[in-house]
Amino acid sequence: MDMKAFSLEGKIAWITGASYGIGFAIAEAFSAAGATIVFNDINQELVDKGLTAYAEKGIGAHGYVCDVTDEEAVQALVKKIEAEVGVIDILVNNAGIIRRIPMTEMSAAEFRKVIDVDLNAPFICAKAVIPAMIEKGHGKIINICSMMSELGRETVSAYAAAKGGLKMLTRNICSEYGGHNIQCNGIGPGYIATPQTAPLRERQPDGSRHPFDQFIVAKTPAARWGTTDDLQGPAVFLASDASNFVNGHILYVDGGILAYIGKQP
Ligand code: NAP
Ligand code: GCO
Repeated sequence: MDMKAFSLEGKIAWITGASYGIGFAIAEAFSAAGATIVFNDINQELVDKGLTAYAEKGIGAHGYVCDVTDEEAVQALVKKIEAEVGVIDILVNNAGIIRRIPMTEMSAAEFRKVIDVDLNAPFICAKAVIPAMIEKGHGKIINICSMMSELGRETVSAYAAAKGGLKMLTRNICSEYGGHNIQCNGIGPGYIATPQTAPLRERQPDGSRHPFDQFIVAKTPAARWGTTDDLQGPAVFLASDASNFVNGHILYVDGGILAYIGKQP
C-alpha cells in the first residue's frame, strides 16, 4: 500500500468553529498532513484568537467570521473561500453547542437553538460545498457527531436529538452523493477534555474530583478522558484517500465506552 493515501497534500480543508478545541486539533493534524486550512468562528475576537494560535503552530490558516446557522452568510463565505483560497475539498462540521437543561425546564427556543447549530448548520454547510465537490469529482465531509448520537442522558435532550439527527444526515449525504465520489462520515468523540466539557470536570469545593468525572472514567475502558489529540489520526484517515471506500460510517473515538456495560459495583 502507498502510504501517500493518508496525505492531504494539495487539499483545502474548511473546519467550522475551529478557533480552539476539537476543531483546532483536527485542523492542526490536517495541516501536518499537507492541507491548506480554512476555519470560521462566530466572531472576530475568536477568529483572531484562532489565527494567533495557528500562527504559533506555524500554520498559515485562513480565518473568517461566520455564523454557520445563517445560510446566506455560509453561501457567501463559501464563494469568498473559493475566490481567495480555492475550492473546498474537505468540510468538517465541527461547530457546536450544548445546553445542559432538564427537558421540562428547557424552553422551545433553547431547544431550537441547539438543533440550529448542531444539526441545521451541518446541513447548511454541506449543502454549500457539495455542488463544487461534484464538479471537482471528489469531496470529503466529516460531521462531528457524539456518543449522544447513540445514547441519551439527563439534561441533554436537545443535544442528543441533534447529534442523533446528525448521524442520519451523515448517512443520507452518503446515500445521495456517494455516486459523485463524495464520502460523508462522522466522528463520534467520547468524553473529551475541552472547554465544552470543563463544567463536568471541575474540582469540587472539597478538592475532590467532579462526580461526573469519576463516573466517566469508571465507564471508560481506557479509564481516562479523551484529548483532542486522540481525534487527529481518525480525522486525517476520514479526510484522506485512505478512506475512499468508507462512507456513511460513524467512527467512535471514545476509549471503548460505547462497548462497555460498566464494572460491577
Ligand atoms: P467547543 O470547545 O465549545 O468549541 C465549539 C466551537 O464552535 C467554538 O469555537 C464555538 O464558538 C463554535 N461555534 C458555536 N456556535 C457557532 C456558530 N453558530 N457558528 C460558528 N461557530 C460556532 O466544543 P468542542 O468540545 O471543541 O466540540 C467541538 C464539536 O465536537 C462540537 O460539535 C461538539 O458537540 C462535539 N463533541 C464534543 C465532545 C467533547 O467531549 N468535547 C464530544 C463529542 C462531540 P463559541 O466559543 O462562541 O461557542
Ligand atoms: C455531556 C457531554 C457530552 C460530550 C460528548 C460525548 O454533557 O454529556 O457534553 O455530550 O460533549 O458529546 O460524546
